[in-house]
Amino acid sequence: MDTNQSMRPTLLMAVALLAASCSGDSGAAPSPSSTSTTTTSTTTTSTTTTSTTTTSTTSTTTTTSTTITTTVPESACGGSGALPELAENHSLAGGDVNGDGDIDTIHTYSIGDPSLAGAWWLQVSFANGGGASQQLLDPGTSLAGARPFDGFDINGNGKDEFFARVGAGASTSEFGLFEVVDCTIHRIALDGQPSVFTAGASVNFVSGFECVDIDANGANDFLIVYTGSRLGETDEFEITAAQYFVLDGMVTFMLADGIGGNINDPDFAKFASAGCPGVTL
Ligand SMILES: [Ca+2]
Ligand SMILES: [Ca+2]
Ligand SMILES: [Ca+2]
Repeated sequence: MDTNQSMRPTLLMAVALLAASCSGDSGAAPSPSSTSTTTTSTTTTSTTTTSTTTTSTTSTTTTTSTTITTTVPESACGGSGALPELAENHSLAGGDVNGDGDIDTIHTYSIGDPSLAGAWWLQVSFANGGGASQQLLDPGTSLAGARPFDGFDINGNGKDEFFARVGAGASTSEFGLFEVVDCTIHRIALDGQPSVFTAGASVNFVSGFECVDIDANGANDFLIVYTGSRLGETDEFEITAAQYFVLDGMVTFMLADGIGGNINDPDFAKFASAGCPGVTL
């Protein structure tokens, strides 16, 4: 009995200790340790996500700035578009010659003696960077100097063409018609030659041209070129009106009419004028 009585508390203590240690282990360990593991992994995941987001944001920023850096030279034309240092007698006009919605600058200037052939240049500085230039080799340019005029869409293709004065005679001015194709200035051809439109009058001769928007939709449909000569010593002129349309870099002949004109008629002046938007003698 003594043994039993003395062992009982010991056994009870042992059971109590075991229960306490078991309940301490099994009670505390599963729930807090699993919770803290979950919390830790969640924190780790969210940290990883955050750093991933940061990384992707950084790479997006890098991509964007790279795109901007490479886009400008790729979409723009070569060169700076700046005038040469030796450029003199500078004139300028505007027009959206590449059809991107921004007005580009059209220049003429001379380099060296302006009275020498080949001294005059035509240049376009694109609004989005870069430029293109072309030497004017018209023999008459040295007499009057070159001058650009504001561009307008002569054929409704979404890009502005433009006239530039490229020469002069005793009583006439001469104009070339230009367009920009693939970063290059092209002189539109007339009758297979670099276009020259003449406007002016002398005692016995008239010449002029006119842009005609027949359906008044803002896009010109025809260019009419007038050439006329006086009939004897009368006030009457015999005038040829040649109709052209502008297509694929050419002024293409359609038809010509012989018309009469009296020098006293109010609209006679058009036979000796540059009748296209913005173009003056
Ligand atoms: Ca433009
Ligand atoms: Ca056009
Ligand atoms: Ca039209």
